[in-house]
Amino acid sequence: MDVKINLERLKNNLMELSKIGKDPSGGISRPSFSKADLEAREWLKDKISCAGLCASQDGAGNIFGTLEGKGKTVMTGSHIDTVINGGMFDGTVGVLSALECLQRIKEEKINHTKPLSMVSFTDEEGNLAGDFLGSRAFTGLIEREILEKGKTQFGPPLKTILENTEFSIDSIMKASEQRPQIEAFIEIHIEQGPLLETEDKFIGVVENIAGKNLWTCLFQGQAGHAGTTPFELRHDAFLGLADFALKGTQYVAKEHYGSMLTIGNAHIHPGSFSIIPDRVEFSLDFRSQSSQTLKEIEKRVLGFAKDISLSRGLYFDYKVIDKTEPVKTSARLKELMIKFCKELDYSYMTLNSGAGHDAQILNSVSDTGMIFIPCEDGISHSPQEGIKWEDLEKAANVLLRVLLALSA
Ligand code: HGY
Ligand code: MN
Ligand code: MN
Repeated sequence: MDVKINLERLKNNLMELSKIGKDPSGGISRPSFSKADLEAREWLKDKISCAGLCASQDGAGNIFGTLEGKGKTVMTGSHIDTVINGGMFDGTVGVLSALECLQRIKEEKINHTKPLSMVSFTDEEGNLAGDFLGSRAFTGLIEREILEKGKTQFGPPLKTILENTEFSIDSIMKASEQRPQIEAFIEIHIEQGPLLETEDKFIGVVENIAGKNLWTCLFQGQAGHAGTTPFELRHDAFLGLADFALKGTQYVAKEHYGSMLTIGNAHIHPGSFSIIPDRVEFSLDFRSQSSQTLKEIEKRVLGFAKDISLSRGLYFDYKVIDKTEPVKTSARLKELMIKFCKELDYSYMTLNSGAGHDAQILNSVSDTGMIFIPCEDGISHSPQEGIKWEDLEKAANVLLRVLLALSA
């Protein structure tokens, strides 16, 4: 059956959703459980019900829309939470394409045997307690200690943030009890890089998804007067960080080009121009397609921290916030995606994902696959994030066929 998605409706849904959480700096700020996110959740649940799907959510606030069936569930989706001042397509194209595909299957009364479910996972972006809170809770890969002790990006602990919601740490820990058996999970996502656009391909069939280590780190030194303390007597925590950042990035760029190391946020204490910083707390995010490389980077950066501490008279400590392993996607799902790209005559290429995705967490409980959409100028996590509507249409049409093939 040559069923196609309704691009106008999908486009309108994306435009409507992008109005929720508008940031004064021009992007979208819709972190999970923020006021904007709570509004977006209600908007999505309403869209799911209007589409004639059975709307539900689990103890972690993961939102589902299902077409009933028999056997293991074929699932597709992504996330609607955003980074601060992010773009309008990261995550949302996956959730709303999934909704659109199931709505078309319902409208056309297309027969399917297995249940079909679309999902929007909570806190993919890691604003609350490490990345992928929703999909980790769904798969049971979540630790109570991280939920109870983890520092959210906003300061208040998760427990306090949850007080404005119907969820709790207990309900999050129980979410996996509600998980059905999954036949396969497929996620449409923007590439968030330049490859598809450079190679002029409409569709990306993802082979591997990078693993990541996310730490919060600390250099502790000694405050002092900026005008009277000779350099040789200083224990300047900021210089410790600067030294560490340069050594770490130069090492990864030189020895493991293609893997990444990023220090995305840093807090200098006390933060006055006339006081030598006595303390810096900072994030450390390093990623690779290889587990072995992640281990080597971990060893080397801890070595740098030790040498810097010794030479500058500082104290270093760190805490692992979350670790995700690199993941290979399912050959079976890749073959299906490529089969339909060929049938629809859509140019495609296989590629790896440097960004993390819920699909890599779902990989612990089911076959997973990802379909990438080209990203204008490769920009993402920015208000400048852009796509071509016809590329989204092609990806959603491939997804529709993959879902029908898997649920037949
Ligand atoms: O950080 C990531 O790769 C994803 O956007 N959470
Ligand atoms: Mn994303
Ligand atoms: Mn993202």
